[in-house]
Amino acid sequence: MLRPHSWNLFRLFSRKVATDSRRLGIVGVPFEKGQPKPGVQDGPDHIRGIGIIKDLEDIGLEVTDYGNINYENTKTACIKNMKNLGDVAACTKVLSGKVQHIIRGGETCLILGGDHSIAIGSIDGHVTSLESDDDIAVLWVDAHPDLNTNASSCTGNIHGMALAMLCKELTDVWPYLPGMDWRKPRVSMKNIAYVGLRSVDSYERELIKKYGITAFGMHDIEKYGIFEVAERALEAINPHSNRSLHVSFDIDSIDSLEAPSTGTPVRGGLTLREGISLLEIVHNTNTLKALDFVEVNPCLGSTEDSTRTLEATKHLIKAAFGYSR
Ligand SMILES: [Mn+2]
Repeated sequence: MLRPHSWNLFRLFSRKVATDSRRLGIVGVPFEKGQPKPGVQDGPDHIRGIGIIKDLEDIGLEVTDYGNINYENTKTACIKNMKNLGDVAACTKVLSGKVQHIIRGGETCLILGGDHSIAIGSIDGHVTSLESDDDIAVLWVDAHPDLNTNASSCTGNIHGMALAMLCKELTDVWPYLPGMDWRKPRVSMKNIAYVGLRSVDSYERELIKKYGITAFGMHDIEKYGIFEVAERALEAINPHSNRSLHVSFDIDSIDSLEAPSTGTPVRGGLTLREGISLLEIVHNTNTLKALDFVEVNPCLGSTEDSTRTLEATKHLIKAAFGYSR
């Protein structure tokens, strides 16, 4: 007899295939201006360089590489405590258009960063390509919630504000943002879940509590295990499996011992095994439409650090698209 828990797992694995998930479009975003450390712009080419395209083809995907995003900085007015807003605005605008093109063409989209500010463009592109704003579910896998605003941020780095710029509920906390008129915040907080949090500012903590955002930190993973956390997170944001899933995966969610080459490493994170399990579960929902893979900075640390981080990246991306161990 199926125990209730097993039954939940059965339901998880029997979700309907929403789209043709075997065609994949890859876009690289060599962008580093959402944070201060040079090198993260080399992420896309280094990730391609470890043979990710061939690996994905080997597991049965039809892959199209759309190359890297190019943009021209529109010299916009400065906004207090938002560094390089003009660059972020211009790059994310181009990226949003590219993601819309890929998703409307029926492909699943893999977005290789770059720093996490690029999610402003990728998630905007994804949600814009859907019929209704409520049709998206966002799983944000990260050590940090990236929910700061220019008023709350200690650094002015936009990669720590990316999700706050996407949330409908926070529309009014932002000043007028020059260069970003092409977009508006479209994602409802009830459609967002976090996994892997362990470096949360007090303002972010308040927002998560106030709006009841689904959030699983390391304590929850320790207590319930990654399997149950993944299931509960996905159930919360996509209870009927009819939403299009966007996973925004920051490599710093993984413990910095296993993925050291990243700009804001935090110890005590997900093991590589937990990260792979999480993405295998994501794959098995058949709802994944877009995956951001961000904050891999091959220039940080030793050659060995960089190789270890890129190998972890490869395992994680393969798991998200159906590689079975
Ligand atoms: Mn992040």
